[in-house]
Amino acid sequence: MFLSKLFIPILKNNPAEAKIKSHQLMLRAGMIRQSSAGIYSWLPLGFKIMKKIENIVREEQNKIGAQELLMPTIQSSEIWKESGRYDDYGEEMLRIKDRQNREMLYGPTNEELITEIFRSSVKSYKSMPQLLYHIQWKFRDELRPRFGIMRCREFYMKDAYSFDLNDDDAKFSYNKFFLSYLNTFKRLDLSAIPMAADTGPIGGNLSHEFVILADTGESKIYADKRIFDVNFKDSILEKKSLTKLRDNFEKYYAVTDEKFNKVEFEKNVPEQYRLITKGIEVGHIFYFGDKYSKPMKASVDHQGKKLFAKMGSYGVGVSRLVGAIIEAKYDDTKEVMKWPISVAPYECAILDSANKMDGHSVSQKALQIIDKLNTLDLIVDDTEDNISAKIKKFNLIGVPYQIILGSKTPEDSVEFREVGGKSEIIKISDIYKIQKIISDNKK
Ligand code: P5A
Repeated sequence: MFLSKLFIPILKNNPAEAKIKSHQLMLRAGMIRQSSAGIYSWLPLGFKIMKKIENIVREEQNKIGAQELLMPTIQSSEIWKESGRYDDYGEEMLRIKDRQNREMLYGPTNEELITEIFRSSVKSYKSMPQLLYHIQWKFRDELRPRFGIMRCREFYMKDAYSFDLNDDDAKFSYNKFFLSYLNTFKRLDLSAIPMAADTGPIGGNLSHEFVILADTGESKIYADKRIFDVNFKDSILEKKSLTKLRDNFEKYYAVTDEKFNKVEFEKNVPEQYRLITKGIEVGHIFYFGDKYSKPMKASVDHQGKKLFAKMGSYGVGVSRLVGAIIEAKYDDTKEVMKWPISVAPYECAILDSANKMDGHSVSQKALQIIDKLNTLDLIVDDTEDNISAKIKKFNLIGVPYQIILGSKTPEDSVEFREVGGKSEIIKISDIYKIQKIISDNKK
């Protein structure tokens, strides 16, 4: 927790190659490092944030009864030939040959592999439904990787798959993921709006993209502003409640570019509610029935008949979310980043004016505070920088709270500041208040 001992290689200036704020900040704060075009290493700070996001995503999947497994990154081409996607997928798929000259690939997605796993083990309708997910690296040889980890070639995705007996049950599974995504993004302090979207290479005819608004986003969106006010906190995991939830959202026009229809937009959305803007796709869900189960013969026995599983798939861009949160939370005018407390790399930074020049790197006062706030995840800037340089550095790193031990702060007090917000002087004897403020904010 002492900055001088941590591997956080901060850059003084914005790297020229970074065009958007998340890419700039991630490089400057030492969160990632490019290893080749569209492929990045995650350094400790960035990795810690991504792992926190991953955990929230995981908890919300578990809450709807989805079960975690882990499939490999490398797949055999055989199953892709069965589904018919091996040729269709094109140049985005990284194809590899092993030493036996077998055609392998680095998985861009896992519909085929999960269908293969399902068909080899599930024979009876009694084992339905099944909701399965994993969180694993994917590779897509994007034509134009850009914006750092926002559109890269190797990225970290949570992908889930549902198997049901009929369309009605399958819609129920789809709606469970719909709600779990709303809850996930809310815990990340993001307002992600579900928008009717195209299904592209995944297929099917029902699909929603979850999009957060950002000028630097790559998705163009057309929406009725009232969709931002739809309340989902009372929805429960029950068929009727979830159908109502979907209806509440779908009564407002909200589509991505490919689904846009000018006449419909103008007919359905009163002028004052029309929103045409850009956004970042952080999640995408699909329903495609038997698109994979039929050619791959994934069926179960039901009353003497073989029924092909009705399937959907559900993706969250876990690594992309790190950048998306920066795009949403970085304040350009104040030049400060504030991570939502749920994913912040540290909860509070102690910025001490004592430094090595005085012969010691951490003051007695700082040590006393560290001792008293031992339930918080603290980071202490014990470098040789002066206090204003430390504040500037931590405004960039985005730890949401700072305790500043400036030379002008009274000896028995500290300055406590919420990044980008107000600051107050707190007596050391009342220091527990800081613990309370931070833990209240976590709720
Ligand atoms: C759903 C899960 C799928 O792949 N199959 C399994 C479906 N959907 S998707 O929309 O293509 O991708 C899901 C999410 O992954 C993120 N994503 C990316 N992140 C960074 N770089 C990329 N090149 C990239 N491509 C997709 C997005 O957040 C997307 O919503």
